[in-house]
Amino acid sequence: MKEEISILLSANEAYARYCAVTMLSILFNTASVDKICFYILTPNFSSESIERIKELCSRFNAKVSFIPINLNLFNSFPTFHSHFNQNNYSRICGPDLCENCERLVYLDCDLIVLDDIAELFRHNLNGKPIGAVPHVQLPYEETFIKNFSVSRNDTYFNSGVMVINADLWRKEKITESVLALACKYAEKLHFADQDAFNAIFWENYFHVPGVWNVEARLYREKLLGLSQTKEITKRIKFPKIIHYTGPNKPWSSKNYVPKRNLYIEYSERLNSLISWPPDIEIKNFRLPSFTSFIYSCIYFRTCLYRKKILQVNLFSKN
Ligand SMILES: [Mn+2]
Repeated sequence: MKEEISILLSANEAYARYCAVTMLSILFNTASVDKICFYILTPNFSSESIERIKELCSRFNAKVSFIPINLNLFNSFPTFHSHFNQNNYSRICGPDLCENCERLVYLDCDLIVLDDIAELFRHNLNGKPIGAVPHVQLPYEETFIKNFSVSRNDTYFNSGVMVINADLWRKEKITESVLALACKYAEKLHFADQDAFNAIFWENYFHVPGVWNVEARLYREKLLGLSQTKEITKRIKFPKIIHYTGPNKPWSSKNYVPKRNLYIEYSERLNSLISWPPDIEIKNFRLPSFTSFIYSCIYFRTCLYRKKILQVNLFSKN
């Protein structure tokens, strides 16, 4: 019976519905859906949210467990960005709290899974303790390398999607190492525990194919005219997970959010399946923000174009 596909999630009550939308996207796109078992770390889910999530899982014959977590453990850790909170750190304890799981796929609750999660769950990790997707176009990497004194032989990864060898994690007491490092470097954790994970697993994590964690911002950057590498093109063409990183979330942002329609599709599906309406109405299309976005695209591209012409002139003069 070790066929189980174990999925680790972490959310507080404010994120309960977003967590359910992520879960629905998994349930909807997985062939052996009855093998899925969700483990949700939460400090404060209401009984109403718990009942709704149980009902959602029962519709697909999937299992779910709720694991209470005490956020006081992370009181001394910083949250530098408005969309972060202490609950971010909960996942550090995930493998210890899911002691019967050999392996786990950890997923953030600001993403939509579009393919069979079993494929990611069973991905070969070549003996590494975790697998994750290396970032592309992330200026922060330079700061991280300096702050944490790591080599230039690896790439900073996004910790919103991780395949975890939970057996190895517990055996090597990785929870303790991550917590100790987070304490030591508390004032440098710009991206919270993601920085701690990167420092611990630098040069020792398996590079999962990029399609398993496609940041929505990449679609905006393409429109803005940022250079497109082969890797970025591959990611945005065949995404298996769309991850709404950064402060502009598809359920609340007034700005243009690429792939918001996709999110709304699953959000509405959740409502029609188990009658769980969103707290705030999400608008598919907002004219003023869309117009200003188009304007910024044109402006940005014109600037790039002018810069290119100036460069050409400069070179031709030399
Ligand atoms: Mn995220």
